[in-house]
Amino acid sequence: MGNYGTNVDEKWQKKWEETELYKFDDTNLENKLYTLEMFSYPSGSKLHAGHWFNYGPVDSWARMKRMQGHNVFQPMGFDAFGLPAENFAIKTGIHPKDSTMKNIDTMEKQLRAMGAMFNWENEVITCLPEYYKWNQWLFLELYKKGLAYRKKAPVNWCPSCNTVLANEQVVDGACERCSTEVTKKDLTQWFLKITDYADELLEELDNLDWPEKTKAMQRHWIGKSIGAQVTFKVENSDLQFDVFTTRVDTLFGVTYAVLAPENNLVDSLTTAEYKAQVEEYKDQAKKQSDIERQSITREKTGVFTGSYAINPINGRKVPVWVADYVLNTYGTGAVMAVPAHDERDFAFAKKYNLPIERVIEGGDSLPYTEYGKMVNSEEFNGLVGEEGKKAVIKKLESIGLGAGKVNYRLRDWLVSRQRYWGTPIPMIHCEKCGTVPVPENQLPVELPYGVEFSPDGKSPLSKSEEFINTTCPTCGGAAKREADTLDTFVCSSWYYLRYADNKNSEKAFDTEKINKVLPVDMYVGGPEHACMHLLYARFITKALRDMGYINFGEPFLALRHQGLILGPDGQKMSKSKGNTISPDDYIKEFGSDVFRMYLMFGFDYTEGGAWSDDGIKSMGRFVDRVERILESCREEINNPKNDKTTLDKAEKELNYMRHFAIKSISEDANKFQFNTSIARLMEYTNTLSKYLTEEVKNPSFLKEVIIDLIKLIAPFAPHFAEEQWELLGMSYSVFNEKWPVFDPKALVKDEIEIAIQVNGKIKAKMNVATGLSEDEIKEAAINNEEMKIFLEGKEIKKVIVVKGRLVNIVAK
Ligand code: ANZ
Ligand code: ZN
Repeated sequence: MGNYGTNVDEKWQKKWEETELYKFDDTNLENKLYTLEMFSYPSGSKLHAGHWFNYGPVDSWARMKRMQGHNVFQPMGFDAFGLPAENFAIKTGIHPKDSTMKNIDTMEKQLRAMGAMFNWENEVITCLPEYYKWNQWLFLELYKKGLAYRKKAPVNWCPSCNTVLANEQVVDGACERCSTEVTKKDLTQWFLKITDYADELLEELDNLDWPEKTKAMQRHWIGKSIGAQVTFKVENSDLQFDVFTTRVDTLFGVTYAVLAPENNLVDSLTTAEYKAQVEEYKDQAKKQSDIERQSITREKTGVFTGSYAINPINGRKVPVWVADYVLNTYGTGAVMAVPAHDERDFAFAKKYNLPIERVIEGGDSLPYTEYGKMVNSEEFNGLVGEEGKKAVIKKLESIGLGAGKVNYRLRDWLVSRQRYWGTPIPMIHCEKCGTVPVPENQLPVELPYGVEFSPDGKSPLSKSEEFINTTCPTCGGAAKREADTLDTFVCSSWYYLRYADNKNSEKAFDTEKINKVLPVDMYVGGPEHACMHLLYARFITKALRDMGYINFGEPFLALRHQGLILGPDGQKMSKSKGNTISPDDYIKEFGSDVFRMYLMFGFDYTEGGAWSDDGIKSMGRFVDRVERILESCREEINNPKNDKTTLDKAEKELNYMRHFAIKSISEDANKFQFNTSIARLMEYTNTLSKYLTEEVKNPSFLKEVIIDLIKLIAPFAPHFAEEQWELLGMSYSVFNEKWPVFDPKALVKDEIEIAIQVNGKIKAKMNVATGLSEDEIKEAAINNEEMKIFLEGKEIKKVIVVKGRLVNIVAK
């Protein structure tokens, strides 16, 4: 090991802090660059290599940007509410607040040891009242705008843990904690009306610099579907129901209709004869998850209701069934079944012997699910696809039994949780006045500390007398507080706004300030957040814009996802599997820069991979080598033996490599290609080291070369570079220096190698000056020494020059 190590880390971390080197200058926002990493969840386990892989390279990117003239804002904070702390408390008796604050303390220390340019003065911790007060404010604003509402809805229920589970906590239909099969329970819940923004959330994806895959996932999740709504009247009854279809061109092929088991009409439609079997079927369906129910391969089941419906286009009578492959939460909770042209309907019809009738031409066998000419469809025969749909819709409209309709898969966001460790929902229930919002001047509604939160199916806050009992803000009578807490994704849907004005005690944030610092220019985090956090944040931003609090509608202009660093066994790192890689020991041995560089060099940033420390020693040696080289150069620079000012051959070569490195690193690191950036640094170092084996004739050139080397290495090895910069006698700090700019002239090599062919076969190679004309190249080729043998006694017929590559001499 060289001099470089943790003592150097500490020295510079201290100096950076003392001199407030990275303090964000919010008075000069023209070149602001808001660089954001998804904030951390303060878990009991310490930071592992994966966290470093997220934060370290992004910090390197931001450091380069800073040197390129950007005013970087890179805040950090903690997503501090949530289930894990509560479950930990249930297991150990340690209060979630105590464990969380202790974890934050540890993680802050670890994050500081990374030596990133975090703006700690802008820190946000979501479980503290100074943050969740504004989370409550946000909820009330949404409520005022009609974007927060309460309704009864079926939710996931674990009968063993006695609690509601979020969708994300249901794994393959079972509770993630105890593996008990999850059932549905009807509960009155708070929702946020994200569906109001479905169209805009979809449209604006096109303008974002985000990974295509993530955009595709959001598009799919929003699931805009253009189709039609068709009304089926029930035979011998006043009842009717609507179906949603994307294939109204198949309307003549409907041979039965299906209601979801939960559809409100099921009971009134079911005839006495079929009551028992329908009831049994409904009970059965409650146990299945939506995912299972939609599976194409799963065996279809269903029961007949005893009723018939009338197809509005031809008056045909079709049986109405109940089947769980129809979801009550999508479209109208009812479908028209066209077995000839739909996979699921086909399987169902086969199983229950229902008729299958072709109405679209094409394909050898059924079901045929593509578009084609309409057949067996009376006056519509011969129409194809959109034109057929339009015609059928027109007809339905004229008889008042249908219309075009756009449908979304996106559902409103269920935000209430029957849990303790979260933001209390600022609502009051009064028997006289109903549900009343807590007045803003009474915020925050504080989360009480002493609460019994072992799970028994009731919201823990409902059991706290001091919390739950209050007075109604409207009538002054006795009333009860809302006992549910907010989903933690509400906290994370706007934390990036609060960072920019985190000490504001009057408002959530100051509009003018936010409009200047935001939107986030570069956001980096895991791809698993595609359809939750990243969608929620976009929605909240749009809602706040429409309320006039901000003037932009997209929070994150650019987005990148880091890959996952897996344990050495190729599995996801987890404490229970004992395969986590802690950075601490590596940092102690190699220093934080080597660890950071190794992660950048050893793994593709968006791919990640299984941890192996095979190469970390050689990364350590690389840094040592750079250090030794720089040390030897200092000699040459301070006591020059020569004073030549022109560049000879070796110097030109080094100069070429220098500018090549500047160009490639600037381009690659900008694209988050850190591994190739570091490879270029290594090449640069090698060429320099080769150059130094001979006597240095031009010391001022050498000085330029090493100044650029230190600058180029600075974003990747910040402590090391700062130390070397100082040793070179330069003034603090290298991060206030300008990033080098490459000189295109230096990248033009003065000689190039050209192949000489005789009759199309390569015979020799020659070096020619780059500036030569075609005729000069021809002549050089013909007169080349080695050619004499091949051309002897032959007559040259033609000479062809492919510029910069080869000369072909045609001779007989
Ligand atoms: C008749 C039909 C004929 C259909 C055909 C398809 C092909 P997307 O694209 O996802 O919007 N559907 C409608 N509501 C449903 C529900 N609640 N549960 C399950 N399936 C439902 O899909 C729309 C299609 O999915 C609709 O078009 C409907 O089946 C079915 F040859 O109607 B189709
Ligand atoms: Zn009241």
